[in-house]
Amino acid sequence: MIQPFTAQPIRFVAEDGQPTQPLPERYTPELLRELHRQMLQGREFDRKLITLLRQGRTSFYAQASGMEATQIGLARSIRAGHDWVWGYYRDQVLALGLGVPMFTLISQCLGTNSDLCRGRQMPHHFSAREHGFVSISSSIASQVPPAAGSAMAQKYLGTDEITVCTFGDGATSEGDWHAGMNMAGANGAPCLFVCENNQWAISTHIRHQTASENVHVKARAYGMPGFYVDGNDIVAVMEVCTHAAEWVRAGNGPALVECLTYRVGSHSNADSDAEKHYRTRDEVDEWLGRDPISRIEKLLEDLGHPVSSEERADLIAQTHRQVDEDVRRAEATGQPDWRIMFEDVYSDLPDHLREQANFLRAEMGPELGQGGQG
Ligand SMILES: Cc1ncc(C[n+]2csc(CCOP(=O)(O)OP(=O)(O)O)c2C)c(N)n1
Ligand SMILES: [Mg+2]
Repeated sequence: MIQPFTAQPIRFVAEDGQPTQPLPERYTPELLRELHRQMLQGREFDRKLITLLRQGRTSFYAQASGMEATQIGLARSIRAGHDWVWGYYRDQVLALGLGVPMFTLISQCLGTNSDLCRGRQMPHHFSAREHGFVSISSSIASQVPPAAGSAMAQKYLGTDEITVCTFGDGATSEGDWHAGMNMAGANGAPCLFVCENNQWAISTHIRHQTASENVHVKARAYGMPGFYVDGNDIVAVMEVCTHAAEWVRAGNGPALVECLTYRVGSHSNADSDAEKHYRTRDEVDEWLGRDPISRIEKLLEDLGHPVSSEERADLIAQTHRQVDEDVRRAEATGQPDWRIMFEDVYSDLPDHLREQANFLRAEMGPELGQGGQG
């Protein structure tokens, strides 16, 4: 039985791959291999996108490396395309886990015509309507109050959908976070809050973010259960998130899950040399030793269903091929025309925008400035 407010993170598989308690029946070798495949795919997606960044084909990216068990575990615990997800910028592996095509994410990063926002969002701030994945906002914790609101709407409409709202440890000291948590608690809104506690908010360690012992204890103040889970143990994440999501879905109100994990890479491309400036190499090495993908590989080996090195290499090559193909397809759709900045908001362009469009057209010169409304 999964309990809230445990002193230690809930765990099913230790760092050496040994189960710490019997695994529930659903964790067949087939399922564990599928989870391994999804996590490895997420990691390799990150690696390829960092290459695109270095090639100057996109300008912003934030890796989720090391956090794959948290994000895939959560994706597997909710109803993809049915529940609403208000995520944050580091949630690309969660999005992939929910079935968002790589092509959608890549198009957004490249800002091509195949991007749903056609380059009008900061790179790596995607959305996927048919997967219930709401557009990401850069402002930390700004997704929390509207997530509480969407959960309230679900409650009043009497649907069996729930809202899932993810955020980092850094978000928990923002006013928006407290306002959203309070509103969800006070209204019994069906919202599953998931803190992806990777222990750092750029260069600020969680110890400087809060005087609380950890994040999940804060749930008490808002009248909801707070679960604490080893975020690098995918079985534990799935067990806790499934339990919490179903509890929320049953009409009990919101819940908070804190997944204790670590980002092994830099915060984003705006943060290089993290180990030089604010954390030690030893700390990173210690967490590399708790890698979620190695952990499931050790478990599968012990269960007698190892992932062979050929299978692993194949999975990696397959992901790389898929990214290359999607980049080629996205780039083939071309860059959006300048006129799109005046489109998609008003059916009739107001005078002041018409004036600006005309001004820009004149600035662009005869060749680039033809056509368009205005
Ligand atoms: C309101 C606000 N303040 C500051 C920033 C700058 N900023 C961008 S990411 C970040 C750290 C967030 O850390 P956390 O919530 O732990 O998520 P993580 O990046 O670790 O996944 C900060 C401070 C911002 N985007 N929005
Ligand atoms: Mg963080």
